[in-house]
Amino acid sequence: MSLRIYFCGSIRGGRQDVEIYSRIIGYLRKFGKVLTEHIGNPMLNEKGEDAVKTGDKYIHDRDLEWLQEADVIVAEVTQPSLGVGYEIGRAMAMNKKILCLFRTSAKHVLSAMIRGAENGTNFQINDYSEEEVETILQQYFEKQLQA
Ligand code: 6K6
Repeated sequence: MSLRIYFCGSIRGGRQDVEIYSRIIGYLRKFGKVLTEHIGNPMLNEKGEDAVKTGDKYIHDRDLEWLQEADVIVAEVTQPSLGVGYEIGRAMAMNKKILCLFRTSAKHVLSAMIRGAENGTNFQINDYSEEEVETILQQYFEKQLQA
């Protein structure tokens, strides 16, 4: 059975990194089913037009169901986002395997509550530059598939 992967990336926190989310989602498809492909969709903007149709409660509850179903969480955490931080906290409470990706070239400094949560087992943070991301994912998922 293929892995179910929950990808997290900023939406209302700002869509500056949507192109890189889309590339990461493309790489993730090689390793399993990505439950949250819409995060890489450039048509999904931070204004929340989609949310008006379905409602925030619907989005929240559906995303938590997907999070519960997921085998692995991959979060691009460079652009700060309340929603991504919340998803990571909820996923930790569910004891999920979590990989956070942070671009060191960006002007942001990663929150201590994310950086400080790294535990050497199921919660891992990888600082990366864009050229490295495919190799990082390859190595991470090879390990997961062996485990
Ligand atoms: C579109 C634009 C604004 O809101 C929407 C509606 N869509 C959402 N659809 C699915 N997941 C969402 C939506 N809004 C937030 N999320 C979840 O929170 C995603 O799984 C993201 O990883 C995370 C982004 O949180 P914010 O705080 O940056 O929006």
